[in-house]
Amino acid sequence: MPTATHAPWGTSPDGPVERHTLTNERGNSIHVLNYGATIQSIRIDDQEMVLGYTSIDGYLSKYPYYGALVGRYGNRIAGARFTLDGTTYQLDANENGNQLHGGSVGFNRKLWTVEPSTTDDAAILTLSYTSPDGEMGFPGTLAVTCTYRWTNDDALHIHYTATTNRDTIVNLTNHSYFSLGGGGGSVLDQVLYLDADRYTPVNKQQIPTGENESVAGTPFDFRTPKAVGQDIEADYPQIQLARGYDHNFVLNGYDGSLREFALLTDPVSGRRLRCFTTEPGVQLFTTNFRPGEFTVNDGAPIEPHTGICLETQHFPDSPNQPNFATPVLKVGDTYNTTTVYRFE
Ligand code: G6D
Repeated sequence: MPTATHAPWGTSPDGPVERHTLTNERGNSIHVLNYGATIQSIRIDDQEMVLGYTSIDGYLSKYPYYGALVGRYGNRIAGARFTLDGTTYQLDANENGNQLHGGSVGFNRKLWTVEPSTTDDAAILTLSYTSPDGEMGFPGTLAVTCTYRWTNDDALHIHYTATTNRDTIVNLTNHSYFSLGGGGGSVLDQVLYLDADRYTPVNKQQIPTGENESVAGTPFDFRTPKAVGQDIEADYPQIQLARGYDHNFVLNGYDGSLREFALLTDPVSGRRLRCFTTEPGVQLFTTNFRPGEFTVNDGAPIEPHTGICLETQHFPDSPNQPNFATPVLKVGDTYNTTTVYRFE
């Protein structure tokens, strides 16, 4: 029978932090913090599958969203502003005058209410947070729930819902850095398949230009599985400006249903991560930090390319891009998206 337990894990400015542990019948577990609805650890066969910190201090510092629930709007909004129903909203700008990942105090810095439960085939956490009208500049009081369902077959089902009392925009994602080899070594030899014929190129500030460019003949072609490191230093402007992959891929066949979009394989252990989503895009981010930019684990410097993020999403800057699927949530509607990461 799967189990759900929890224990104190320090304090945040808003109150006590708790760490919840969901363990399935195979004895594999995920650890989730009420702080930021953060997936702090995923343990498979006693190996660590994601990057994170060993204590709350790291999560309270300036850190790159390890395992966090990112919102109200994951990824970038140009000029930290958008117009909806004739009103222009100025948002909190936290990167080059743009907004990244919901602003300086995003959902990753909030304390979430957590309800644990179990069924025969899964251990479950239901997390909730209500974002006040105007928080980080966004209109509408937004009531958000996130469910993490950790099943006996080592699948993490993430399900988000949100409702609002004023028309607004929403784009929720999880920012886990997968490290299938365990131990947080280089991911450059890991092999990735992505079901995407196109990606959205960006300008120097990593705002999409608005085009959907074909991946054919470029470093962005993962339709035939290839090592993540194969073209990561290619003499190709889009790769050079991000020092690797930090781009949104346009997933093939988007229709809002749950579809398989990626397969990541560690050739050494043979471990695989199979990914499914209802979303139209995924940000492939290969941990392209400059030396000394961020820390990991107990505060040690993080080495480049030690994690792979597959952040499912509506496209970056879609509030300002008429050709991208709209992230608008209207009063009376329910935002409802699912992403599944299955370890094999
Ligand atoms: C996201 O796309 C962004 C990166 O540019 C950023 O550095 C990271 O989050 C922290 O993946």
